[in-house]
Amino acid sequence: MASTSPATEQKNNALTDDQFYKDVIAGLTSTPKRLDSKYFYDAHGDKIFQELMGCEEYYPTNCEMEIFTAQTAELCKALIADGDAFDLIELGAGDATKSTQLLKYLIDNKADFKYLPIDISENVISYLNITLPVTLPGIRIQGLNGEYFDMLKKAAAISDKRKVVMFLGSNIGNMPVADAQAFCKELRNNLSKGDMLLIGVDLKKNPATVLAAYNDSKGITKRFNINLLERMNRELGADFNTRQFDHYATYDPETGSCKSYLISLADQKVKIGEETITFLKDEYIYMEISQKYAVEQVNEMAALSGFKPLNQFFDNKNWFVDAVWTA
Ligand code: AVJ
Repeated sequence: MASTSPATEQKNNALTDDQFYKDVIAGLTSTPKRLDSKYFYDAHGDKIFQELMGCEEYYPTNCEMEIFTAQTAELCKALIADGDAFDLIELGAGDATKSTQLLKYLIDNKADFKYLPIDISENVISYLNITLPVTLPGIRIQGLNGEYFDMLKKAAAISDKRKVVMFLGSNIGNMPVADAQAFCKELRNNLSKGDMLLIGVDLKKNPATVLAAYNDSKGITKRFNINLLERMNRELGADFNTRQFDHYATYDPETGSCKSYLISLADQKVKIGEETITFLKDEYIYMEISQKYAVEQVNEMAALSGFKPLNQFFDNKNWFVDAVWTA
């Protein structure tokens, strides 16, 4: 190798030490190629997801929002049965629009709790830490930026109360069924008897409705996926030509699995750091799974992971369920 200045060397080491870089290279050098959808959520991705939540075809947010606005009191009653002190931990809080319904109700009813939102997006956590004390005066909030279980352990160190964990928006859908099962089990192992989980799960429904949500006519989902390539260009100095990729979504009504891919439109090479990745024309990158469940499967998942299902809240169309499980 030609002589490298110390500055460049340092920069390269910083890059190859970076978890995002490592995961991207591992994913794009495997067969078939894949990327982890948790990397969708940088500041740009957060903004595109906001747009998506406001779009006609993307129904899950509206369904869950309906549950949270129309059944706020019932939800809160299910979670704070005996009126004791507790802490509210939210996994993947995002903009917390849905949870704000609950938080407002709890504060108005003088509940004694701290709110500990966890999110992979740094952008989201600094936003919540700044805005929630303004929109919800009196709230005690401490946002935690990082991976779910790392931050759950931090939350456990902050909280000495009964825990109520919220995992909304069908975030659980971003794992294949077996992984979701293992995740719930690990979550149960991180909780104590009497702790609770409020989990939002998107249900199986007309396949055309599901597919349209992940293949919207304005191409917002496409931009959401393409943003991950742009993020690699921004943060890893990659040279993706994003016009050479198209978005492809599928939904299988038998398994309930909805998957997103990016398709290479040409034979092409892309540089990422020291690596060159070769794409064949029509080759796919597997980007994301958004698993849909039947209600019976949701109960089964509770039982298999050591939770007891307590309660279920549905929207008008029965497209989405918020289930309350107890540890
Ligand atoms: C934030 C994981 C719930 O899978 O429905 C939306 C993300 N991806 N459209 C989902 C997403 C494509 C979303 N979750």
